[in-house]
Amino acid sequence: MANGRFDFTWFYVATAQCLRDSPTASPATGSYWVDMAKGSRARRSPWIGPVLLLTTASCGRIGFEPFASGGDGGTDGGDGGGDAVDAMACADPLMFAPQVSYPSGNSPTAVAVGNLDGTPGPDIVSANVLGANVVVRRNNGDGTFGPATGYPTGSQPIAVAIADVDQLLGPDLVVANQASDTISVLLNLGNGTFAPQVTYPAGGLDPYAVAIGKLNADAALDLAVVNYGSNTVSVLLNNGNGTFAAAVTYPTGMQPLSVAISPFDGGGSRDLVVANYASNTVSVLLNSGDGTFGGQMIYAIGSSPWSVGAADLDGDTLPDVVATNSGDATASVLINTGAGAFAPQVTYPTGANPHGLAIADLDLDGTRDVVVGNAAAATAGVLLNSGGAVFAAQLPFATETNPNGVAIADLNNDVAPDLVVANATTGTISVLIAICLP
Ligand SMILES: [Ca+2]
Ligand SMILES: [Ca+2]
Ligand SMILES: [Ca+2]
Ligand SMILES: [Ca+2]
Repeated sequence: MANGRFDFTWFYVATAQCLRDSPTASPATGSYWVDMAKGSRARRSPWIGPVLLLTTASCGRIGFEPFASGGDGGTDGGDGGGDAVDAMACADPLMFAPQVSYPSGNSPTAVAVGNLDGTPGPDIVSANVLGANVVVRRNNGDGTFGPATGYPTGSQPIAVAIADVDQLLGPDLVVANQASDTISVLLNLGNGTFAPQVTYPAGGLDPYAVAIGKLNADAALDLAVVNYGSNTVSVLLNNGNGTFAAAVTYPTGMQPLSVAISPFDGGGSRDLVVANYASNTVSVLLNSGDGTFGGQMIYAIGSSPWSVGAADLDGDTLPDVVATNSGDATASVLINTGAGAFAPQVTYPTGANPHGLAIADLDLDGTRDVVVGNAAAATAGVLLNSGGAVFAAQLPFATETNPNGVAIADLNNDVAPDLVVANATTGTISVLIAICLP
């Protein structure tokens, strides 16, 4: 079987073990997909695209079922026409390979993804709330991950974010320690390993989430932290070298659980949005331009909001807001109407108990989509943006037990964004690779 253009309607589903075996792609580069449920057919797909082969034999049958063959598979698929196909074609409806999970410490509740070691492929870090550590797994370059390395944090680390806060040696880790009321900063030593934590008072009780972004005029990245026990958001400005000034706090709603940073009013400075668990609201705080913030503007959302994110969803360049409502199994979308004001929420059903949230163009159609971690449903729920910030019905994909944090990144370097989920109860991270072809 050679690379070529294939018309096919069926493909095979890989087993988790097969993916875990990390087969090596045949000489051509790009995306790949492996079967190997030994002939079990999966879902109908209308893709047209070239097929790449894998050289591994251990997975058994390899390749896509060509449409023309009528169906019983084999490794000789396709007409071998070899027509060039420039655009990435993803499964329609969007699909991910079955999850591959990796142990990731005691009760990972949050996960972040970034290229920590400079080698191909983003790496993964989880915050392990009962483990008092973060665990890093580095990408082997193909969407599989190497050994776990743990780094101590404060007590009950419940959130983690990745960014280069000292502008040296690659992306660093920032952790919110709920029980210590601190923020830990772990600086990258340049190879994806990290110096021992440096801690800062969070500025309030029970810091539950942290976001990183430029909040004042200098180039260094600053921190925003929500304090669940104090009903505040803290801003910690970067001193310019990856150390942080004392927290300055601003009132939020009741029991803020999540925070995101985005330039909501179209100005040059970045603003804050906070999800208030006990108030069933989001608070928007506009930046005065110097890293100080005005009073909150409050918008009603669903029940017991857990996570909030910001990105332009309707294509007008103004960032919009998405939140997960853990109490009523919905996601709220609030469209920015300009000047940092928002239209009333539109809600979309999710699975039970949606917690984590991430935003990216998952199906590569130019619109930003949403993935949520449905904690009580053991699924990652994908809501595809049909355009104009109208979302299609959730597509659920199986995870392990109690998925909380979710993140999106292209893990296997095929352009198509993949999913990472932190499964708090099973103590694992799940990797779900998008099924797309170059
Ligand atoms: Ca750094
Ligand atoms: Ca918008
Ligand atoms: Ca999209
Ligand atoms: Ca990918």
